[in-house]
Amino acid sequence: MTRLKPLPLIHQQRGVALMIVILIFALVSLLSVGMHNRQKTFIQSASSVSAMSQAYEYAMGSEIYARRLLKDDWDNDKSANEFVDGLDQVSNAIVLPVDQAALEAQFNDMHGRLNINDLVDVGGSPNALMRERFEALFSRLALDTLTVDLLQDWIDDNQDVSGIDGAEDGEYLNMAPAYRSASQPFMHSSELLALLNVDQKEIASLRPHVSMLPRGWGMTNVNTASAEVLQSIVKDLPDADAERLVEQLQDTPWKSLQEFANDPVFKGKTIDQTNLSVYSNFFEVATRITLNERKVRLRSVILRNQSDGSMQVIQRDQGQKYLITKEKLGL
Ligand SMILES: [Ca+2]
Ligand SMILES: [Ca+2]
Repeated sequence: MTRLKPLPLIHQQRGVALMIVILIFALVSLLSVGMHNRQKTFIQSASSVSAMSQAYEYAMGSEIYARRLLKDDWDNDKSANEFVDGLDQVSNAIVLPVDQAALEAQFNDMHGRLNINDLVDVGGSPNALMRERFEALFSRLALDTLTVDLLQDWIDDNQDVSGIDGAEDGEYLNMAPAYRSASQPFMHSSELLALLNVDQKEIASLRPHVSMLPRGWGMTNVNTASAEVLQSIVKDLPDADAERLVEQLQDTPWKSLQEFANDPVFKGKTIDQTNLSVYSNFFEVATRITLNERKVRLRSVILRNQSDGSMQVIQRDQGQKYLITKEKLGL
C-alpha cells in the first residue's frame, strides 16, 4: 500500500495565503459596497436638501412678488383717491415655469370673510352684530355640530358656557386626551379641529367664509365676500340674488359702502354697515413649487397698511396642502 505523501509545507502555506487574500478581498468588497451606499445616500440627501431650499427660495420670491403687486395696487388706488379691492385680483391661480421648477400661486382676500375673532370685542365682551352675522352664516351653511356658541366659548376669556351649544374647560377636560379651551383669539384654522365633537366636513364647508385675524381688524370687504357671507350681512337676501351679485362683482366692484347700500337689489332692506369695507388690508398668498418631483408649499398672510401701503408678513406656514384651489391661468 502506497502511503500518501503529506503536501510540502510550501504548498500548505500558499493555500492559507490564498484564503487570506480571498477573505481580505471579500472584506474590502463589503466595505466598499457599504461606503458606496453611504455615499449614495449622502449625495441623495444633499441634493434633496439643496432642491428643497432652492424651491423654498422660489416660494419666497413669489411672496415678494405678491407684496410688489399689492403695493402697486395701493399706489394706484392712492393716486385715484379711491380705495377699492375687487375680485379681479384674486379670481385665478397662476402657473409659471421657473428654471427647472413649476410655480403655482394664488391670492386669497382675507377680508372677504367674517372674522371669527371679532365674535368677542377687544374689551372681552360678546359682539352682538358679529354674532348675528355668524348665526345667519351657520344657518345658510346648514351647520349642525359646529355652532357659534362653540366658537365664542373657545375664544372668550371666561368659563361661562354661552348658550345650549357652548363648551368650556369643564367639557374639554372630559375628553380623552383632556385639554382646555384656548381662551384667546384663534391663531390658525386648524384650531377648529379641536372644538368639541365637531364634524370635519362642517369645518371644511365653513373655512372659505371665515378668517382668524386680530380682533378689531377684520372688516368684511363686500366686494370679495362669498354669496353666503353677503347673505349673512344682508338679511333675507335670496340665494339667487346673492349669487348674481357675486357674478357681477367679478368685474364691477362697489366703489363705496354707500354705493353698496344703495344697490337696487337691496331695495327696502336696512343694512348695518358696521365692520364693512370696499377694500382689503389682509391677503393670503398661497404658493406651491414643484422641483425634481418634490413640492414645497408656502402660505403667507400679508398685512397691507391702509395709511401708507407698507407691508408686513404676519404669518408663514409651510405645512398646508391643498393651497391652490382656484382655476389656473398660465403666464
Ligand atoms: Ca364662555
Ligand atoms: Ca371661554
